[in-house]
Amino acid sequence: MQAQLNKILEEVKEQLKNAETLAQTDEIRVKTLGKKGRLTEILRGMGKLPAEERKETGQMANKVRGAIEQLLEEKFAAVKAAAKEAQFKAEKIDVTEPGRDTIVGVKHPLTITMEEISRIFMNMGFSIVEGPEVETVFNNFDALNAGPNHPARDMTDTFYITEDVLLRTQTSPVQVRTLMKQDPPIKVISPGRCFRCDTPDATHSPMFHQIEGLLVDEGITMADLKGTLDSFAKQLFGTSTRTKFRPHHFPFTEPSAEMDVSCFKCGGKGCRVCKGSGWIEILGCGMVHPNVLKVGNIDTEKYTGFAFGMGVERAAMLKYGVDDIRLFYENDMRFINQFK
Ligand code: 2NM
Repeated sequence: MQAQLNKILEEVKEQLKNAETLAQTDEIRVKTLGKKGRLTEILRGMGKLPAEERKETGQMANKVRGAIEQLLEEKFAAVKAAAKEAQFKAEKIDVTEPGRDTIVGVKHPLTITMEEISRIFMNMGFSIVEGPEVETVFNNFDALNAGPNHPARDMTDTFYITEDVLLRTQTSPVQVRTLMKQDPPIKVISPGRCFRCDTPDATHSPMFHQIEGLLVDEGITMADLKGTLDSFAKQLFGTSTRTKFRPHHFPFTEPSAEMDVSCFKCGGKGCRVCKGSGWIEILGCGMVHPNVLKVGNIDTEKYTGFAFGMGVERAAMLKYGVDDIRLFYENDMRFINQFK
């Protein structure tokens, strides 16, 4: 019996050496000291021993139990300490490690260009007006003197939502809204998104940006238009920039013109940017057609006005030497980050 007790003690010692977790340690405790544990069974069987053996064996059994309890307690403490140690190691923070870089966003090149153009006109006293991208056919075409059969109205050029509602093809409907709301003098620009049914290629996108301008007051002439837009061109492309106006046609202006600027790259000698001509087309303009002014109930005997419109993408492509409009919409940071 005593040999058995010693054997149990030695075996428990051996088992505890190999135990690594709380669960493993507890399993040893249950198998030894639990209700059906080996030592418990022996202690229970003590009653059957002859009296002279009982005392000595009893003392020894109690000693063995005490020793095992002590060993278990030590093992539990050691396992817990090891677990804490492992946790500390895993959660350790290296305070000397350099911080991670925060990525700071930059303005999109179209935003930069739109803000620069807007700033020039704001400095000349123009206010910024905005309007909805979903517009009425009336504001987008009828009010702008586009006849019922004007080609721009075509389903293949315009995104119609219903028969009377569309995605604006230019920002002029914003100016129509201004004409109907406000009396002269009117001096506004309207930057914003426009939409046309175009297949994307290097120079076309079904979504693009425009800035249009409108000035209506007493005694406004073509000279005011030319002076304003020439000053704008010099501020955007440099003071040595020259401008020229070529006759054109728009339904909403009469007379109409396109403005070219002398090439800011070669100064007019002819290069790749201006395709050898020395001139770059930059915007459309003209004197507001009386039919358009009448939409705003404006006295066309008393008031005249000029208007102009330009593509922001085209201006940005020229300014930054970008050769494909689609680069503006891919949001590839390698592209965007170049315009900081
Ligand atoms: C252009 C060219 C010429 C224009 C006209 C108007 C309005 F509403 F006042 F009649 N807004 N913008 C205009 C004139 C736009 O874009 C190439």
